[in-house]
Amino acid sequence: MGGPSSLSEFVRYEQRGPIAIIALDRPSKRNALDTAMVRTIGALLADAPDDVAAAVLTSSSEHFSAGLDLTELTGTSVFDGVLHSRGWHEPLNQIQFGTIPVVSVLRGAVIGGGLELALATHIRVAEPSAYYALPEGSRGIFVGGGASVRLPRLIGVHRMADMMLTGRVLDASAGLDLGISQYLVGHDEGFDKAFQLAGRIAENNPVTNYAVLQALPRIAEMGPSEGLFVESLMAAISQGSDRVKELLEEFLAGRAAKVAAPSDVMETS
Ligand code: 1HE
Repeated sequence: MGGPSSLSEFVRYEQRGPIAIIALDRPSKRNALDTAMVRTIGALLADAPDDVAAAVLTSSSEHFSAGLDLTELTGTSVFDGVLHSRGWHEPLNQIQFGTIPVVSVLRGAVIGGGLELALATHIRVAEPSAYYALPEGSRGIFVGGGASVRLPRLIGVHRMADMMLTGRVLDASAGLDLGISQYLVGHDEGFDKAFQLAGRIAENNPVTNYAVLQALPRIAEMGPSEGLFVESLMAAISQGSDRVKELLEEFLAGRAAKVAAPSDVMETS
């Protein structure tokens, strides 16, 4: 595997058609994330070739990630700590507010900074082995990779407080119920499901994907009046693209796929 950036030897990149595949590949340390790995993931997505329309973020081994590489925390000054945390925020924002929708595959440990990385992706597919924890509390530190912003919006402040104060570990089923993952699939089925979803996403009109990544999370943080106004602007911008006219003509001519009712299988996976 090669790719547009090879900043970290522990991150693999390949492209299959319009889909970029980024794999965490540091099995001996359970994919503990050093700053170079996190930066590499952000850079791979920010600098992806123009024909990349979606991405899958996965792991080459049984764990997604054991979180921050704790060897990076030893002997740093307070100011170094600020810069270190900000060094995570930037690439994670590159992921969340980039132009490429990212589907992550969660298995085994999804811990601390590993969970923070997962939370910056747009769709999370979990396997039954996935478990979620914030051992920062046990290590005497606080989260630094965006969890205090992203996780309460998914599961609520009180549940995140429980994870940090008591070391509570959530299993894959609880993660699905709480919205940490949107999908829960069978053992070893995560990559195929994620790749399938990424393929579906890659077929969308690019302006829709852009609006979902850029406008939707911002609108969700606005007051209702402001949000509705920005929604109207985004709706008008999206309707103006040539691709929309083609898609509507295809539907009205009976050539486009109809919305299918969910089967029992699709509802849970
Ligand atoms: C590590 C790390 C790490 C493993 N940094 N080296 N994250 C944590 O506090 C989680 C710490 N890790 C664990 O609890 C366990 O390693 C696991 C449950 C993930 C896996 O257990 P296991 O038995 O399969 O592996 P292991 O034997 O514990 O670990 C294998 C090696 O990986 C071992 O090194 P070795 O040289 O002795 O072989 C471990 O030391 C090493 N390793 N996890 C460094 N995290 C932006 S701020 C985010 C703040 C945080 O993420 S805090 C949470 C950190």
